Amino acid sequence: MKPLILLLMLAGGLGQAAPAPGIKLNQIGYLPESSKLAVVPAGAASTFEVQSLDGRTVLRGQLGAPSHWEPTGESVRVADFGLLTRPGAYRIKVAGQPLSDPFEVRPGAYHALGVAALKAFYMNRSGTALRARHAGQYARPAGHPDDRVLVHASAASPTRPAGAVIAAGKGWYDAGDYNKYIASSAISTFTLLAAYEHFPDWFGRLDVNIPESGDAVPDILDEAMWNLEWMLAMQDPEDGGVYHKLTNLRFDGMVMPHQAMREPRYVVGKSTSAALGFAATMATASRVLAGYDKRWPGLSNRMLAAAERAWAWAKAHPEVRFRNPPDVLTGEYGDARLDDEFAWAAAELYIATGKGDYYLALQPETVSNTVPAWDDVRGLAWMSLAHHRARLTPLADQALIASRIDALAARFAQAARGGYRVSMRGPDFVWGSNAVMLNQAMMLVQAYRLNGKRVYLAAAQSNLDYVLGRNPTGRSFVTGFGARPPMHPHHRPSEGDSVEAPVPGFVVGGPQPFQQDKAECPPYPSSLPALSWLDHVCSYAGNEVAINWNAPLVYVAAAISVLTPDSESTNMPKEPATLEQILRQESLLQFDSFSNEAALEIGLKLVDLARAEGKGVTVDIRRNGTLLFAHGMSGATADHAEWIRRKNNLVNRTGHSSHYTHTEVRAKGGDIDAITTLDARDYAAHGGAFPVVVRGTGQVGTITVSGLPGPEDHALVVRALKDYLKVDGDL
Ligand SMILES: [Ca+2]
Ligand SMILES: [Ca+2]
Repeated sequence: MKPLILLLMLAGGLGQAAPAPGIKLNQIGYLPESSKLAVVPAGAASTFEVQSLDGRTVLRGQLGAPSHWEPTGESVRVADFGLLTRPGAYRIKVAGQPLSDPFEVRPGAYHALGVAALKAFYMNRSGTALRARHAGQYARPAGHPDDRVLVHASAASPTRPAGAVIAAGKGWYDAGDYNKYIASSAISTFTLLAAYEHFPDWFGRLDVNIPESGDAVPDILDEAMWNLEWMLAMQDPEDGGVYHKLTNLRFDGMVMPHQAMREPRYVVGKSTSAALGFAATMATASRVLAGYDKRWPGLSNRMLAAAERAWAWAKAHPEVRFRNPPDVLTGEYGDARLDDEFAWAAAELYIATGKGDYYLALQPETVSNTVPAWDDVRGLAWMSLAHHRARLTPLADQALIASRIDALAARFAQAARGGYRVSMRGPDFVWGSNAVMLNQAMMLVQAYRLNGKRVYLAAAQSNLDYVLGRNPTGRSFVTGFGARPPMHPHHRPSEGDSVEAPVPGFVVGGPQPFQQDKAECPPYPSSLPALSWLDHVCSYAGNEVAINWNAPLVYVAAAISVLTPDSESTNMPKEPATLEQILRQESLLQFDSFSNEAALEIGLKLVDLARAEGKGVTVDIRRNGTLLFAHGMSGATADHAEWIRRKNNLVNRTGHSSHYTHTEVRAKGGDIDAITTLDARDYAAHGGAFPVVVRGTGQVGTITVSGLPGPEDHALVVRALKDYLKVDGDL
């Protein structure tokens, strides 16, 4: 694939001044089994061809009917080339149009994107030099150690009066500037932590080449930790309140970080929104990092305590809305509505602690589901509740969680049926529109993970395609990726260095019609929502970068990579090898009700399946401890019952299948037969026991097979449940 990469780089240089291509597509390409669409201006042509780079036609197809797209007023037709699954490099040909940009079809198509999008956080680290071995040509001296930060008058307290000096080092620069804000940090850090929670195997293997690469911790968690350490320092130890931001009094010039250190730095104000964003993020981190106590002893517990203190501060100060003091001119991140922050923090604290008071504080029936943004975080609450639903206490309204997730995705999927086939409509093109696109994709992914409806995965892919080039500008919006990437982002390190290409892996804000920066910029090419964009460093309103825009890019690149079926394995029954596959099984193989008759039918199905393969197993099905079905086939032995008892205990304790715990322990390098927190006499971390989860109720029982190696026991249960519950698709 080397020659294509070279070609892409050449095209990137040339594409700068070139007009928008007629045929718009994802310029970095597709996984073999993904949906694949290109958008073509509606004209005389009604057919398209896919060609290999040497000009051979490999696929012919009909263009879809002309469709009007309101955000640009264009009439376009779609080329659907999903049938093209063979790895290779291609272009699309439509009569009357120049050949399309080249693109690839290959496994791992978004691996490099995922690495770069996460690496971008490293590139924006405050308080450390970036060395050439990690940052290549973007190496730079350290900026902003923030080891002597002043307490601004707006943040003063009896123990920390105005002018007091504190240390609050590390953290990421927020965006194109050198300041640090809790609001955008919270959603960004959370999104990275959630990406790891949802796709632990993919991130477990992802080597980002940062200073912490090669240690025992996945790089995404190391990177998140860089910012979590800063966030912890933003909590006032005296009262538990959280400073709203750490900034200069005004923005720096377009210089490198180490050249922007003359101005004093302040922690400014405390706010309810900062306390709640902090609480939600720390509760999440305490959960995710609980398995890394060896690396960070006691940290998980400290984070949970910090989260609960911040929550208590917010409850005591529920209406402190941040406004910039008159002498502070940096980003305000003010937030008029705080109900969403309360809901998100309550949800994360409920999941982390299991305390019913937090669930009651959440008032879930009053909380809608919306696309996440730094100032609207209610969607994150639903995302976390859905992911953790198998281990929530009976208080949780499971049906409500599922319906909130599905209803939002259904709306997006409906919107994605016309024009450019993306879920955004004209009014969605606000500041940071590309992040709206990616966050909508992230919420579509939540629904796909919940109910397996392929239309949601396809719609998420479609939004990613938009960001990577299938949009009216014909530009990739990610630096360093695609034939026509942004070259002049509003990003001080990219502009202030001597390297022509900007720091790679950043998604820029994207088109939006309000042009708040037009006084400082050359004329925009258009005022239409999806065409109002300039690739110019002046354009903070459309071409800046930001951590909270990159985080959903990291998430979506991983999600599409993990969830798109694998062409090599779709036709083979496969052992569930990864945690995310098992989580997917657990989320799809749930019941609306679980009767004695269901147990009988499933039990007999299991016996039939085992018999067909010439295997002898013992089957055990229980509801609330009551035995509903048991059978020992010929070949069953006395120790099967003992295995079943211990595997069932594990499922009843964790809420997960025993194979999940098995895989989780193995992934962390642990010994499955000597788990320190479990007595091996009563718990067995071997596959074969599966939770019976009734939607709206929670776990009510177990379905267990014993007699084969654990992964095979587990696979047998999954096959029987898939068949009984009529769940289609790749599990
Ligand atoms: Ca690491
Ligand atoms: Ca809010």
